[in-house]
Amino acid sequence: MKPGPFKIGIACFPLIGGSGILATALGSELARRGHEVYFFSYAQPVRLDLPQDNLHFHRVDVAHNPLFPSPDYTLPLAVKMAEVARSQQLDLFHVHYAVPHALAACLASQMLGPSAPRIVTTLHGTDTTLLGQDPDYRTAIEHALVHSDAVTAVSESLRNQTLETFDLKRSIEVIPNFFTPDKPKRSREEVRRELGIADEFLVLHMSSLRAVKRIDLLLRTIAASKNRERIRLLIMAGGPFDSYEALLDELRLRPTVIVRQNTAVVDEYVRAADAGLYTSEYESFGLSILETMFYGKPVVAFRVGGIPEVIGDSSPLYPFGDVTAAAAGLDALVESRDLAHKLGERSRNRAVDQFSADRILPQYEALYRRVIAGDRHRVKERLAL
Ligand code: GMT
Repeated sequence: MKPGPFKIGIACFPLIGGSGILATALGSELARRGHEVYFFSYAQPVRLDLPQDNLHFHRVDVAHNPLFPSPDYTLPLAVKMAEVARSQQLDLFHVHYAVPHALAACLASQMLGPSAPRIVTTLHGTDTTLLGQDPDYRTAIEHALVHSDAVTAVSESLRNQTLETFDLKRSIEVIPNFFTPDKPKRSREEVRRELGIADEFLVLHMSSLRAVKRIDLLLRTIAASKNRERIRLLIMAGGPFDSYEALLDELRLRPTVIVRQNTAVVDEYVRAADAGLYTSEYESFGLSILETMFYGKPVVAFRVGGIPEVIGDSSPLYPFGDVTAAAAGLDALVESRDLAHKLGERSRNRAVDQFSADRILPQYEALYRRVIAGDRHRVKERLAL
């Protein structure tokens, strides 16, 4: 049995978004632990610092062939993965999302034949919650999951939902996300000065602003707060804010809200904040929530998806959509800095204890060892198709 270190190909999305951030952090930690890691994506992942020992990045060109009705990424990705796997003798593909990454890995594996790397697929949410409900995608996702050598989900909640959604007849292992705080370059005071904050209570929200994040409820929670005059809301936006401008005016929140677009390094802003506010209608995990907790900040959020598994009992959670209850929870923090501090410390302790790299990385390494040592039954099945 090969004991490691291993040669691992990681396929992920490169943009600001939890799955790409997690995959990048995972690859960097694996490289630090002596594994050789090869990233595949259509752009360099935003948090991937290169050059780094044992880390390689392979850019995949999206094909804009006039023969096709739309650009194609999956086939060029599969070809690049197969080429690199062959030339570098990769042991394993670890792909983040079934569509398109696990499907490209399956195809690469068929191109390579018996020497193909094993496939580990990590589910982050939309394969199950969105695409899994779409008849145009469902069978392809099921195929990729059945033909992976291992499938992981980032929370129990996502695992259960996936098993209910697809006919898999296979196990899914839960390996939660992790986070490693950076050393912020600027002090908390410098960042607050930049934001024009004196002693106001700074509430932080970080997300892609996709519809599932329910930015309407985010703004309504702030508007419902008894302390709205003492609060500033900082939105670290990974997507356009334009569609919420009208609501900002309707709720008269323009002086309260600061929007920062596409900032890759968020650590110093998290440290400058006093609490996090997350109003998603669903999160498979909530990596931004975990980042907020790592910096010792209390979190106000709704009890949905995998969020309770992340927050545990470190901060109270509220029924989805209950803006009045969430605003009251926020008010309690604004009115008692002691309470905010106590819940913040509890959040940090839980984050460090449950979701540090030292706790999660060995779980991935153990899975890789098991999958690489296992029989090639699934590879044979893939080849037989
Ligand atoms: O939710 C997003 O906008 C981004 C998305 C992604 O693909 O990066 O996040 C998903 O994966 C993260 C990493 O595992 C999870 O922390 C997020 O909860 C999950 N988003 C949803 O489930 C809505």
